[in-house]
Amino acid sequence: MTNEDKNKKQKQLDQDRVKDQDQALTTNQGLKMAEDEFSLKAGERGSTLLEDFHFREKMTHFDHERIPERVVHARGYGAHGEFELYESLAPFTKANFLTETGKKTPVFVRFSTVQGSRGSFELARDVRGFATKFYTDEGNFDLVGNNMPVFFMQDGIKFPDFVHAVKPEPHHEMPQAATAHDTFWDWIANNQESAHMVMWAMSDRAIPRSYRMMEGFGVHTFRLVNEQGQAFFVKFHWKPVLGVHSVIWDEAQKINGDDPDFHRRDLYESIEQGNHPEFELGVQIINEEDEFSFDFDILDPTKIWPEEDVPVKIIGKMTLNRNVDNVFAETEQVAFHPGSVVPGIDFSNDPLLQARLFSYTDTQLIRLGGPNFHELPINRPVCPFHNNQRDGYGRKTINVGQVSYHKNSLANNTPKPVSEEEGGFSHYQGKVEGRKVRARSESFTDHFSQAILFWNSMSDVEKQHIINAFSFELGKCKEMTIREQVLEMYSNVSHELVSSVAQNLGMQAPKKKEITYTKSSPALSQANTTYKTDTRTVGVIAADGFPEELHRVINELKQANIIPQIVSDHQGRIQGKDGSELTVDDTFQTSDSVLFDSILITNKEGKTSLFSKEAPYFVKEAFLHYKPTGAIKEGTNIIQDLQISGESGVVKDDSKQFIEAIRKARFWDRSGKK
Ligand code: HDE
Repeated sequence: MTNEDKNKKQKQLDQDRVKDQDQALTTNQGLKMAEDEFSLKAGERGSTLLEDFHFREKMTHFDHERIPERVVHARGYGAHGEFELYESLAPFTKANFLTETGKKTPVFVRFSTVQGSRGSFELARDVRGFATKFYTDEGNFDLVGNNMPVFFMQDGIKFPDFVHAVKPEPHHEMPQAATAHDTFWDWIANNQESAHMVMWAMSDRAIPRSYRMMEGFGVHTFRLVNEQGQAFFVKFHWKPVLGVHSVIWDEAQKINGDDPDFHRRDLYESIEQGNHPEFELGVQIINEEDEFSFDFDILDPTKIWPEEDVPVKIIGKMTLNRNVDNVFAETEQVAFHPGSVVPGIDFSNDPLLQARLFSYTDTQLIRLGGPNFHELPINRPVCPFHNNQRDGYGRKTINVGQVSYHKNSLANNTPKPVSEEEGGFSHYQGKVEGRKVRARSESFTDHFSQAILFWNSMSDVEKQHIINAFSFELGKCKEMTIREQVLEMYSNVSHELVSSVAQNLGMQAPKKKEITYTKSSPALSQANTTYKTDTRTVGVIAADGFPEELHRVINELKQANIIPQIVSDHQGRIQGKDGSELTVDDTFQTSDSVLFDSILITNKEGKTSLFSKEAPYFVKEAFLHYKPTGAIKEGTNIIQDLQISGESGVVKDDSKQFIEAIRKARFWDRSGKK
């Protein structure tokens, strides 16, 4: 059964794959064409004839190639994989992909940035979308989450306002994919429920090193419902096996120029190389009777459930193991919806979630051009689907038979609803009460405690990065009043934060407020994440005459699953002193140190200065970004010349220590900027 499910999706996708190579060129009607280079003309120099159906078909199709990009999350990249359950959640849910230990469920994941357009750069300071479609044999379950566990607002009715504020300003359409402008911060200062989320957005979480190194969060409180009909509140988490890692802002800005596709390239290449990204699925569960036991409302999407209070139970692992064949057909046309649930998973009353339950179908109607988007190969469930819905743009199913209504007698009243026992979904009968109001619940009014919790949980380096981010962002705001309002707002979070930012902006810090909230949550700090060497990259600076030793070091790096890339002053091959050769991956013209996690310097044997004038800058920049910097043989002279010898994470002629430095990733105690 398990393999059957897995194979079903695969087969379905295989059926829809078309390989055009080695085939005769035809029109869309299957007519083989004898000519595809010249349109039909009246005479060799004559005008083109209306009769040329081939030209008109080809051009019309081309003219219609673009579909509206997503209003948000336009820039994204996806991959296929599978989810395997380690531990049954049967006491809490009847969803069979979460109860049958060892069961494998096919998945498709799309990662994205939020604010930029489809062609924007990927290292924007931004939230990342982390949307997963589980093709379960009870129907599709979409976990449409982000890499941050909270959101900017509590009620979805504000979403259009927020998105208008964050997008490029309408009068001049600037800036692209950036929050560093007046309207974003104006919205923040005037909608202070955003205080907690903005702390995340100004933190290192907003500039991930890789999609493979981000956490994912379902954000909302959902419900799990077990066989007995008992319900539990739940939050979903993805934990990356490689740990949570980020780049620093200076790198992010440079990467955006050097390689605007940095994140998709990283994902694509990792999968091609067999380094399959892995994420463990975790759940936090709260019993219904404990709904009011916390100092925040568990339905408020601007609040986390601190992991130290409600532990994350790891129940399975997702492995992304296959790149798409066609980005448009799969990644662009995939349609997620938080309302796609299976029996055993249900919604809470979180007002943000409730709004999303409306928005996603609506958006697919305009984006994918009609109501039949569920028939696109990437969106089709692996289980059969039957109902009386008919027709519409782009209908693919050829429904057979006379009857397309319910109830009927002509088809024995089929297709017919089935009972819960037979797998029918029925909504959890959550209790609702109260008057119809447009209001914020009193329990949703504490906007600052968890922003403080986040700040208190950060390491000194992370705090400094947040101060830098606020200083950059507000420094780009033209209206002084906006800067003032934001500083005033964040004086409710930390005086250290606002006074440092105010100093950078040359402004007066707001008056110090008494802050009584003192809790912290170590799980929030990236300083406490997992550190591994796997798939970390090394820019190996090497040229003709490189020492024999380099081969040994490269092998050791590869054994630790580190990826060395040879950077030299020319492409092609370089020859070592012993006559052996290495293929050059990049030159100083085609790459920069920001594209690597660490740097290893070698040199021509017997030479004391580096062979290229760009190389010292390359090394110095990596050093200033706190990256592991290694040198072997004559390369160690360069370390001496650049006056970085003896600094932490600078390793001479010791590959084991260098590999250990790569595992640590950054050396924040170096002198220089952060
Ligand atoms: Fe979305 N969101 N969103 N969102 N969202 C969309 O749907 C919306 C929210 C998220 O890779 C849109 O298909 C509203 C929270 C992801 O295809 C749209 C509200 C979270 C993706 C939409 C939210 C998300 C989207 C645009 C406030 C994290 C990309 C295109 C009530 C839990 C999915 C589309 C993909 C995409 C609406 C808030 C995550 C317009 C109204 C909170 C990962 O329908």
